[in-house]
Amino acid sequence: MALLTAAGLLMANGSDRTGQPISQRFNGDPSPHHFDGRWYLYATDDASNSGTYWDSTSWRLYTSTDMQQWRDDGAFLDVKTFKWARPDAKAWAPEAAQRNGKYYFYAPIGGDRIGVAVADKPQGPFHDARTDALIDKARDANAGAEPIDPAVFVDKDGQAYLYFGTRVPKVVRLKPDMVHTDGPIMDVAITGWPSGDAKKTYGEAPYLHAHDGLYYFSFSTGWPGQIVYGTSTSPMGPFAYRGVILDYLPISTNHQAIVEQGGKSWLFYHDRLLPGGGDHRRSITIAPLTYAKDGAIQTVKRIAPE
Ligand code: FUB
Repeated sequence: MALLTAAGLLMANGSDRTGQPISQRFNGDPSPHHFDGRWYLYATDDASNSGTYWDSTSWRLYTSTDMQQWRDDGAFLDVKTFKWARPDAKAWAPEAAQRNGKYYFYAPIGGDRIGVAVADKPQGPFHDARTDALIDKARDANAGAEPIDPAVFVDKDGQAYLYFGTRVPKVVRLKPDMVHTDGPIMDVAITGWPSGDAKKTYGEAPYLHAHDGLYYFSFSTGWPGQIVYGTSTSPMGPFAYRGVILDYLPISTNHQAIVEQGGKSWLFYHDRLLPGGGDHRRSITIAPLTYAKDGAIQTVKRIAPE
Protein backbone atom coordinates (compact mmCIF):
# COMPACT_ATOMS: atom_id res chain seq x y z
CA MET A 1 0.00 0.00 0.00
CA ALA A 2 1.37 3.41 -0.87
CA LEU A 3 2.02 5.57 2.14
CA LEU A 4 3.20 8.65 0.27
CA THR A 5 1.38 10.99 -2.04
CA ALA A 6 2.98 12.21 -5.26
CA ALA A 7 4.05 15.37 -3.44
CA GLY A 8 5.49 13.21 -0.67
CA LEU A 9 7.47 11.27 -3.25
CA LEU A 10 9.04 14.49 -4.41
CA MET A 11 10.20 15.30 -0.90
CA ALA A 12 11.31 11.79 -0.04
CA ASN A 13 13.25 11.04 -3.17
CA GLY A 14 14.11 14.31 -4.83
CA SER A 15 12.45 12.85 -7.90
CA ASP A 16 8.90 12.73 -9.18
CA ARG A 17 9.51 9.48 -11.07
CA THR A 18 10.22 6.83 -8.43
CA GLY A 19 7.40 4.33 -8.52
CA GLN A 20 5.81 5.98 -11.50
CA PRO A 21 5.92 4.32 -14.92
CA ILE A 22 7.69 6.23 -17.67
CA SER A 23 4.86 5.21 -20.01
CA GLN A 24 1.32 3.86 -19.88
CA ARG A 25 2.52 1.09 -22.20
CA PHE A 26 3.99 -2.04 -20.56
CA ASN A 27 7.76 -2.31 -20.92
CA GLY A 28 10.76 -3.83 -19.17
CA ASP A 29 14.54 -4.33 -19.11
CA PRO A 30 15.65 -0.67 -19.32
CA SER A 31 18.77 0.27 -21.28
CA PRO A 32 19.07 4.06 -20.80
CA HIS A 33 21.67 6.22 -22.55
CA HIS A 34 22.39 9.93 -22.81
CA PHE A 35 23.33 10.47 -26.44
CA ASP A 36 23.99 13.98 -27.79
CA GLY A 37 21.90 15.77 -25.16
CA ARG A 38 18.86 13.48 -25.23
CA TRP A 39 17.90 10.40 -23.21
CA TYR A 40 17.31 7.22 -25.19
CA LEU A 41 15.69 4.34 -23.32
CA TYR A 42 15.71 1.02 -25.20
CA ALA A 43 13.35 -1.58 -23.75
CA THR A 44 11.69 -4.95 -24.03
CA ASP A 45 8.13 -4.42 -25.27
CA ASP A 46 5.85 -6.15 -22.79
CA ALA A 47 2.73 -4.65 -24.38
CA SER A 48 3.11 -6.79 -27.50
CA ASN A 49 3.80 -10.10 -25.76
CA SER A 50 1.19 -12.83 -25.17
CA GLY A 51 0.74 -11.79 -21.53
CA THR A 52 1.89 -15.22 -20.35
CA TYR A 53 5.51 -15.10 -21.53
CA TRP A 54 8.16 -12.60 -22.69
CA ASP A 55 7.56 -13.47 -26.33
CA SER A 56 7.47 -10.09 -28.03
CA THR A 57 9.56 -9.93 -31.22
CA SER A 58 10.45 -6.24 -31.32
CA TRP A 59 12.10 -3.66 -29.08
CA ARG A 60 10.68 -0.30 -28.05
CA LEU A 61 12.36 3.10 -27.81
CA TYR A 62 11.44 5.98 -25.48
CA THR A 63 13.20 9.35 -25.51
CA SER A 64 13.31 12.34 -23.19
CA THR A 65 15.12 15.60 -22.61
CA ASP A 66 14.46 15.77 -18.86
CA MET A 67 13.76 12.20 -17.65
CA GLN A 68 10.28 13.35 -16.63
CA GLN A 69 8.37 13.35 -19.89
CA TRP A 70 9.10 10.34 -22.08
CA ARG A 71 8.05 10.13 -25.71
CA ASP A 72 7.19 6.71 -27.10
CA ASP A 73 9.21 6.45 -30.32
CA GLY A 74 7.74 3.10 -31.18
CA ALA A 75 8.96 -0.32 -32.25
CA PHE A 76 12.22 0.77 -33.80
CA LEU A 77 13.67 -2.71 -34.41
CA ASP A 78 12.30 -6.20 -35.03
CA VAL A 79 14.08 -9.57 -34.84
CA LYS A 80 13.44 -9.85 -38.60
CA THR A 81 16.32 -7.36 -39.00
CA PHE A 82 18.58 -10.31 -38.24
CA LYS A 83 18.18 -12.69 -41.19
CA TRP A 84 19.80 -15.55 -39.25
CA ALA A 85 17.11 -15.38 -36.54
CA ARG A 86 13.75 -17.11 -36.57
CA PRO A 87 11.18 -14.35 -37.22
CA ASP A 88 9.19 -15.42 -34.16
CA ALA A 89 12.21 -15.58 -31.84
CA LYS A 90 11.75 -13.71 -28.56
CA ALA A 91 13.32 -10.27 -28.26
CA TRP A 92 14.70 -9.83 -24.75
CA ALA A 93 16.58 -7.27 -22.66
CA PRO A 94 18.48 -4.99 -25.08
CA GLU A 95 21.57 -2.80 -24.84
CA ALA A 96 23.00 0.10 -26.86
CA ALA A 97 26.34 1.88 -27.16
CA GLN A 98 27.80 4.88 -28.99
CA ARG A 99 31.21 4.78 -30.63
CA ASN A 100 33.02 5.57 -33.89
CA GLY A 101 30.27 8.10 -34.71
CA LYS A 102 27.80 5.19 -34.82
CA TYR A 103 25.19 3.62 -32.53
CA TYR A 104 25.25 -0.07 -31.74
CA PHE A 105 22.30 -2.13 -30.57
CA TYR A 106 22.89 -5.47 -28.82
CA ALA A 107 19.92 -7.78 -29.27
CA PRO A 108 19.44 -11.03 -27.36
CA ILE A 109 17.34 -13.24 -29.62
CA GLY A 110 15.69 -16.55 -28.84
CA GLY A 111 17.61 -17.07 -25.59
CA ASP A 112 20.69 -18.52 -27.28
CA ARG A 113 22.20 -15.74 -29.43
CA ILE A 114 23.07 -12.07 -29.19
CA GLY A 115 23.04 -10.03 -32.40
CA VAL A 116 24.47 -6.58 -33.00
CA ALA A 117 22.99 -3.91 -35.24
CA VAL A 118 24.41 -0.53 -36.23
CA ALA A 119 22.91 2.84 -37.17
CA ASP A 120 23.98 6.41 -37.86
CA LYS A 121 21.41 7.73 -35.38
CA PRO A 122 20.40 6.44 -31.94
CA GLN A 123 16.82 5.92 -33.12
CA GLY A 124 17.95 3.99 -36.19
CA PRO A 125 17.33 2.75 -38.77
CA PHE A 126 19.49 -0.13 -37.56
CA HIS A 127 20.82 -2.87 -39.82
CA ASP A 128 22.60 -6.08 -38.90
CA ALA A 129 26.28 -5.26 -38.39
CA ARG A 130 27.25 -8.84 -39.25
CA THR A 131 25.78 -11.80 -41.10
CA ASP A 132 25.69 -13.93 -37.96
CA ALA A 133 25.35 -13.51 -34.21
CA LEU A 134 27.95 -11.74 -32.08
CA ILE A 135 27.49 -14.41 -29.37
CA ASP A 136 26.16 -17.85 -30.26
CA LYS A 137 25.64 -20.58 -27.67
CA ALA A 138 26.14 -23.32 -30.29
CA ARG A 139 29.31 -21.74 -31.72
CA ASP A 140 31.20 -19.99 -28.93
CA ALA A 141 33.15 -21.71 -26.17
CA ASN A 142 31.96 -20.76 -22.67
CA ALA A 143 28.95 -18.79 -23.93
CA GLY A 144 26.96 -20.37 -21.08
CA ALA A 145 23.55 -21.98 -20.89
CA GLU A 146 21.64 -18.84 -21.84
CA PRO A 147 23.54 -15.95 -23.44
CA ILE A 148 21.05 -13.13 -22.83
CA ASP A 149 20.99 -9.71 -21.13
CA PRO A 150 23.91 -7.98 -22.88
CA ALA A 151 25.47 -4.95 -21.18
CA VAL A 152 28.30 -2.96 -22.73
CA PHE A 153 30.86 -0.87 -20.86
CA VAL A 154 33.52 1.23 -22.59
CA ASP A 155 36.39 2.04 -20.23
CA LYS A 156 38.29 5.32 -20.21
CA ASP A 157 41.20 3.63 -22.05
CA GLY A 158 38.79 2.81 -24.91
CA GLN A 159 38.51 -0.92 -24.21
CA ALA A 160 34.93 -2.15 -24.56
CA TYR A 161 33.51 -5.07 -22.59
CA LEU A 162 30.36 -7.11 -23.17
CA TYR A 163 28.71 -8.70 -20.10
CA PHE A 164 25.89 -11.19 -20.48
CA GLY A 165 24.45 -14.46 -19.23
CA THR A 166 22.06 -16.26 -16.95
CA ARG A 167 23.18 -18.19 -13.82
CA VAL A 168 26.88 -17.68 -14.60
CA PRO A 169 27.88 -14.11 -15.50
CA LYS A 170 30.10 -13.79 -18.57
CA VAL A 171 32.41 -11.09 -19.91
CA VAL A 172 34.28 -10.76 -23.19
CA ARG A 173 36.29 -7.90 -24.64
CA LEU A 174 35.00 -6.25 -27.81
CA LYS A 175 37.18 -5.06 -30.65
CA PRO A 176 37.16 -1.29 -31.32
CA ASP A 177 34.62 -1.91 -34.11
CA MET A 178 32.17 -2.98 -31.36
CA VAL A 179 30.81 -5.82 -33.48
CA HIS A 180 33.45 -8.53 -32.92
CA THR A 181 34.67 -10.16 -29.73
CA ASP A 182 38.35 -10.01 -28.84
CA GLY A 183 39.59 -13.01 -26.87
CA PRO A 184 37.84 -15.70 -24.88
CA ILE A 185 34.55 -15.47 -23.01
CA MET A 186 35.37 -15.48 -19.29
CA ASP A 187 33.25 -16.14 -16.21
CA VAL A 188 32.85 -13.12 -13.93
CA ALA A 189 33.87 -13.97 -10.36
CA ILE A 190 31.94 -12.57 -7.40
CA THR A 191 33.54 -13.03 -3.99
CA GLY A 192 32.35 -12.57 -0.42
CA TRP A 193 28.70 -13.57 -0.71
CA PRO A 194 26.94 -12.86 2.61
CA SER A 195 27.16 -15.89 4.85
CA GLY A 196 23.90 -17.49 5.91
CA ASP A 197 22.22 -16.67 2.61
CA ALA A 198 22.95 -19.79 0.58
CA LYS A 199 20.15 -19.00 -1.84
CA LYS A 200 21.72 -15.71 -2.87
CA THR A 201 23.54 -16.22 -6.13
CA TYR A 202 23.94 -14.67 -9.56
CA GLY A 203 20.77 -14.86 -11.67
CA GLU A 204 20.80 -12.47 -14.62
CA ALA A 205 20.86 -8.80 -15.68
CA PRO A 206 24.61 -8.07 -15.44
CA TYR A 207 25.52 -4.38 -15.56
CA LEU A 208 28.84 -2.58 -15.23
CA HIS A 209 29.34 1.07 -14.39
CA ALA A 210 32.23 3.08 -12.99
CA HIS A 211 32.03 5.59 -10.16
CA ASP A 212 34.82 7.50 -8.48
CA GLY A 213 37.55 5.21 -9.81
CA LEU A 214 35.81 1.94 -8.89
CA TYR A 215 34.02 -0.58 -11.13
CA TYR A 216 30.55 -1.59 -9.96
CA PHE A 217 29.06 -4.87 -11.18
CA SER A 218 25.33 -5.13 -10.46
CA PHE A 219 22.89 -7.92 -11.27
CA SER A 220 19.70 -9.71 -10.26
CA THR A 221 20.01 -12.67 -7.91
CA GLY A 222 17.33 -14.73 -9.67
CA TRP A 223 13.55 -15.25 -10.00
CA PRO A 224 12.44 -13.34 -8.04
CA GLY A 225 15.65 -11.46 -7.48
CA GLN A 226 17.22 -8.66 -5.55
CA ILE A 227 19.47 -6.23 -7.40
CA VAL A 228 22.84 -6.51 -5.68
CA TYR A 229 26.36 -5.40 -6.52
CA GLY A 230 30.05 -5.86 -5.98
CA THR A 231 33.05 -3.65 -6.69
CA SER A 232 36.48 -4.16 -8.18
CA THR A 233 39.49 -2.20 -9.37
CA SER A 234 39.21 -4.03 -12.72
CA PRO A 235 36.25 -4.21 -15.13
CA MET A 236 37.00 -7.95 -15.44
CA GLY A 237 36.62 -8.46 -11.68
CA PRO A 238 36.69 -10.32 -9.39
CA PHE A 239 33.98 -8.26 -7.75
CA ALA A 240 33.68 -8.17 -3.97
CA TYR A 241 30.04 -8.34 -2.88
CA ARG A 242 28.91 -5.03 -1.33
CA GLY A 243 25.13 -5.16 -0.82
CA VAL A 244 21.57 -4.73 -2.03
CA ILE A 245 20.60 -1.91 -4.40
CA LEU A 246 16.94 -2.88 -4.76
CA ASP A 247 15.01 -5.51 -2.82
CA TYR A 248 12.66 -8.16 -4.24
CA LEU A 249 9.73 -6.85 -6.28
CA PRO A 250 6.24 -8.36 -6.54
CA ILE A 251 7.13 -9.80 -9.96
CA SER A 252 9.37 -12.67 -11.06
CA THR A 253 12.17 -10.59 -12.60
CA ASN A 254 14.28 -7.63 -11.58
CA HIS A 255 16.49 -5.85 -14.13
CA GLN A 256 18.45 -2.64 -13.62
CA ALA A 257 20.66 -0.07 -15.28
CA ILE A 258 22.65 2.67 -13.55
CA VAL A 259 23.53 5.94 -15.27
CA GLU A 260 25.33 9.10 -14.26
CA GLN A 261 24.86 12.47 -15.91
CA GLY A 262 25.65 15.97 -14.72
CA GLY A 263 26.96 14.72 -11.37
CA LYS A 264 23.77 12.80 -10.56
CA SER A 265 23.07 9.06 -10.63
CA TRP A 266 19.89 7.14 -11.35
CA LEU A 267 18.69 3.58 -11.09
CA PHE A 268 16.39 2.43 -13.88
CA TYR A 269 14.42 -0.76 -13.20
CA HIS A 270 11.06 -2.34 -13.98
CA ASP A 271 8.26 -3.10 -11.54
CA ARG A 272 4.58 -3.99 -11.33
CA LEU A 273 3.13 -0.49 -11.56
CA LEU A 274 0.22 -0.24 -13.99
CA PRO A 275 -3.24 -1.79 -13.62
CA GLY A 276 -3.10 -5.25 -15.18
CA GLY A 277 0.64 -5.41 -14.62
CA GLY A 278 2.52 -8.52 -13.58
CA ASP A 279 5.42 -10.85 -14.36
CA HIS A 280 5.10 -10.34 -18.12
CA ARG A 281 3.51 -6.91 -18.04
CA ARG A 282 6.15 -4.72 -16.42
CA SER A 283 6.74 -0.97 -16.22
CA ILE A 284 10.03 0.89 -16.23
CA THR A 285 10.60 3.48 -13.53
CA ILE A 286 13.53 5.62 -12.36
CA ALA A 287 14.93 6.31 -8.87
CA PRO A 288 17.74 8.61 -7.76
CA LEU A 289 20.83 6.67 -6.69
CA THR A 290 23.18 7.87 -3.97
CA TYR A 291 26.53 6.71 -2.63
CA ALA A 292 27.89 6.69 0.92
CA LYS A 293 31.32 8.19 1.59
CA ASP A 294 32.96 4.76 1.32
CA GLY A 295 31.50 4.26 -2.16
CA ALA A 296 28.69 1.97 -1.02
CA ILE A 297 25.45 2.33 -3.00
CA GLN A 298 22.57 3.25 -0.72
CA THR A 299 19.65 0.84 -1.05
CA VAL A 300 16.79 2.27 -3.11
CA LYS A 301 13.41 2.11 -1.38
CA ARG A 302 10.67 0.81 -3.62
CA ILE A 303 7.62 3.02 -3.84
CA ALA A 304 4.49 1.00 -4.59
CA PRO A 305 1.80 2.49 -6.81
CA GLU A 306 -1.14 4.06 -5.01
O1 FUB B 1 12.45 -9.67 -20.61
C1 FUB B 1 12.84 -11.01 -20.62
C2 FUB B 1 13.80 -11.31 -19.51
O2 FUB B 1 13.25 -10.98 -18.25
C3 FUB B 1 15.11 -10.55 -19.53
O3 FUB B 1 16.01 -10.99 -20.47
C4 FUB B 1 15.55 -10.75 -18.13
O4 FUB B 1 16.58 -9.88 -17.73
C5 FUB B 1 14.27 -10.54 -17.36
O5 FUB B 1 14.06 -9.21 -17.04
